Amino acid sequence: MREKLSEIQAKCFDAVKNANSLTELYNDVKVKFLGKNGEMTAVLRGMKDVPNDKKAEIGKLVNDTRAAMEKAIEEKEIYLTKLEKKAKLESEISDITIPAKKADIGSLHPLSIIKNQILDIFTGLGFEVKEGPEIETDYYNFQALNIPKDHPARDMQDTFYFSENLLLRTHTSPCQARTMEKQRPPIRMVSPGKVYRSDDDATHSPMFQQIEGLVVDKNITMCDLKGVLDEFAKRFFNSDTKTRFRPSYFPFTEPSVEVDVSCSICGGKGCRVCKGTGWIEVLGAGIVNPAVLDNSGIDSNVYSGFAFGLGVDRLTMIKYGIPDMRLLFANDLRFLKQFRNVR
Ligand code: FA5
Repeated sequence: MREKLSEIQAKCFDAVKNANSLTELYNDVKVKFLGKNGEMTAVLRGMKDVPNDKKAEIGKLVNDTRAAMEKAIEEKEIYLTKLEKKAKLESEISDITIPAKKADIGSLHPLSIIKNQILDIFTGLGFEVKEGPEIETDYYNFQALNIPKDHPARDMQDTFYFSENLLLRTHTSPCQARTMEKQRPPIRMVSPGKVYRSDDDATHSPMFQQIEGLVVDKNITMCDLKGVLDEFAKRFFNSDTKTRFRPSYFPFTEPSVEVDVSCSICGGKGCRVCKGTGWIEVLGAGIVNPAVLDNSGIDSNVYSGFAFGLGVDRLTMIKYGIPDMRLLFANDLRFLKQFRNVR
């Protein structure tokens, strides 16, 4: 028994020495020598065959051997734990001098930048901001604005219908009628929003944004319209900008005008953007047709007004020299990132 124990102990010490990892130490040493089916358990089972007078001496020897093996395993376990921890730390080392990954910061879309600039100018001139629905009734989109059913002016604004009576609004002008129905003069409002038409080319989009303007009060004349729009153009482009009013036709204004601004790119000399004319058309406007005031319950014998509707997409193209409107909707980051620092 004595030889057997010292042989097991020697084998165990050898195995402890050769164990290179905690897993090896556990599987190849601890389980093999001290486990339930290990070599020391077999020895303990043999104790019953030891003569009674030797039992105390051999029992002590078995316990001492087991304790010596446990100690050796424990010491190696502490050593290997430290070693493995160090190796893990070294493998996970992070280089704090590597430049940090930059978070991509988003920015406002150019159309939002321009819409905000326009609204800032008009609120600065005392206008309130109002909003209306994008799905409109035939009444507000056309009839309230003096465009009865089958009127040829409907062709200029062909759109997308949900039913005979419901459509995607073709302009922000329905907000004129909606506002006048709810509010008594004096009225001074601007109304931004998306509008829809069956258009699609480099300068016409099926969905675009307009900003409507409406002023109703006593003694409103063309001079007021001219003054406000001239001031707007100077604030929006620059103080040298000139405006030009050309006669036009809208069923809801009488007289009606198209307003051009002197080209901010060439200063009026003529360039590619203004097609050599020195002028760029930016909006439609006019004196509110008395029929529209009366339709909305405002006495046209007492009050008069002016209205205008400008295209946000068109103004964005002009201000930033964008050659094709479709760029505004392509969501190409190379294009959009150019507006990162613009306010
Ligand atoms: C109108 O929509 C009138 N409601 C404007 C108005 C309001 C006149 C109040 C009088 C009084 P017009 O169809 O011209 O008018 O459109 C106004 C502006 O919207 C145009 O000058 C142009 O800048 C822009 N626009 C028109 N169609 C498109 C389109 N398909 N894509 C982008 N912009 C457009």
